[in-house]
Amino acid sequence: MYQRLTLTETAVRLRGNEPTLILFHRHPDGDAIGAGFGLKLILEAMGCTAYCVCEDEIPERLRFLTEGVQDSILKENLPADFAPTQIISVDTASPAQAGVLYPDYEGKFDLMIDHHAKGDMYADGYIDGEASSAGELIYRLSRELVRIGLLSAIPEGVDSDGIVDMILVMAERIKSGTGSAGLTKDIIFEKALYQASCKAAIKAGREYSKEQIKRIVDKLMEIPDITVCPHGRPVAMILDKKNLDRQFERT
Ligand SMILES: [Mn+2]
Repeated sequence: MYQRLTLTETAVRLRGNEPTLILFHRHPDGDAIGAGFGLKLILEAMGCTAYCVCEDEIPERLRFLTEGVQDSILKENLPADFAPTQIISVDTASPAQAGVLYPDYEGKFDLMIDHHAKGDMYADGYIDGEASSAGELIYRLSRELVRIGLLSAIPEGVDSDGIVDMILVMAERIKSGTGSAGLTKDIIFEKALYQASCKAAIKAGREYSKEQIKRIVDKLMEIPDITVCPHGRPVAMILDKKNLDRQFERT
């Protein structure tokens, strides 16, 4: 007998860092695709490689949901070396809805997430017939993952102590603009980002882990044009031979 799971039980069952397949019903609609792709992005943020799959291809009118994320959801178009160890279905109430793909994954589903109260369960699942859509369930799941700390809403490498200041500064900047009527919305926003980024930046005198330092240096080396911080203070300098010679009093 398959089990009905609570939101929290579902969230803790999701495994990060695993190749994961997300299946949704044939003739996919906006909810199936939106929920499936939403879950894909969440799992990717948890370190998974994740692909959506469906018996039928993404309809042309729904391409705007998937553009730049995954071009095709047909099984034969998934990367040849993709071997999922975690299989989740969304918006798929029964084996019949999964269609021709069902036998390929029968008995291997880790989880089903669905908003149809009357279905034919083929895995343990988070099922809520009161929800408006599968998309709503994925949204709830994302909030729950953040709440219990399995999904970080803070970009990697950002100093979490500075987040509140960062958001306040940004809000303040956007509210007040920067005084000149000639500035466009985009520029005001960019300047707000500059200001805010300082608040969560690495600070002199604090201790950081080797991994954190390495990550920042690696990132910096990827963009060698950056030699100053947004305020104009140098963050990198060239140490040429002449300069070194002077340091060692050889000139
Ligand atoms: Mn649907």
